[in-house]
Amino acid sequence: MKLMKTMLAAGVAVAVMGLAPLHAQDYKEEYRVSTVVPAPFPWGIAAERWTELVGERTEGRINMKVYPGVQLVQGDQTREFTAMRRGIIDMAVGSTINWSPQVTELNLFSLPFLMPDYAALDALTQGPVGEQIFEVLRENGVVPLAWAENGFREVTNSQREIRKPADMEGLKMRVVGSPIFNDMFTAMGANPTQMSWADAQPALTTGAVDGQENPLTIYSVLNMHELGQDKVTLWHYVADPLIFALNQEVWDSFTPEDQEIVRQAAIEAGAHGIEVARKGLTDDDQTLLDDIRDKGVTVVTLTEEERQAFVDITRPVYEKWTDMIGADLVKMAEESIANR
Ligand code: X2X
Repeated sequence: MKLMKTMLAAGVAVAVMGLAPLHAQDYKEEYRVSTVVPAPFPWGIAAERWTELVGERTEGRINMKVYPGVQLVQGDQTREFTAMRRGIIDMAVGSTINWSPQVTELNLFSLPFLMPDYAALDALTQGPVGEQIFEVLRENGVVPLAWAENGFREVTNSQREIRKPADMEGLKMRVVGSPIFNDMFTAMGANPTQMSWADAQPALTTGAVDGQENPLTIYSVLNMHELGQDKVTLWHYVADPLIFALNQEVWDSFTPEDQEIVRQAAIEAGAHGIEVARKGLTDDDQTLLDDIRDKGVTVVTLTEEERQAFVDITRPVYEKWTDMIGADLVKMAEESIANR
């Protein structure tokens, strides 16, 4: 009888625990954070900083680990968002480009020549546009927390200096797997081929493609000049911010205190990531550009007139994608930039 009472009491205890809200002891042993590139790319540095800050501040309750190379989705960066929504990935620091096939509004940052400078990019991410984008992400079932930065994407190639659309004629360009990039390079007369980042690197090495577009931090960490990419044109046509986000159920499983730690850590890691992403690429610090020139690379800066020729030739793409993204959101973005 006594034994039975004990067993019953234990059973009740187990049942009560099952109903109780989740506590730290129910946390996973590890939370997997997806990125495309690892440290020392600024993107990887931002993700690492996030995991470190959360680990310290939760005293190890929340143990995050970065999985670069989008290895959790077999290297297919365009599947990262869906995998996070479904919980195959717990968390990610992802590019707006890579999530744009699922979240059309994210193509805003890929509208050609929308953002002329860093202040314009900040006016979007830190203003009402950023708020609205986060709202759209929440509606799509993930929890966005903060922004970081891949950067302004400059065009490089192995064949010739690019100063005008005619110079793009026939160039085989690797572009990311997001349709607006295909549209832009087709409009400019190039021959774009969509490829994941995993496939892009061997394609550049073997010369299967003539050129590519990526932030100069990616270019320099990868030593792309050694892959024949020794002609760079600074055209600032688009920039991709990065977003720190989590799967909704993972977020809901954290206590409010831990949610606050995770959010605050993402904000701080994002600020650090943006600083690293811009280092040597600002008006008062051009050291990264100098390093690139020192390697024998031709760095072309466009005149206002030359830039305008690219703006004009891509204008139909801008208009087509404005309709898809939503004219109101694009208008809000244009106003935020004008008032920056
Ligand atoms: O694939 C690319 O070009 C990269 C690394 O910049 C992105 O993931 C958008």
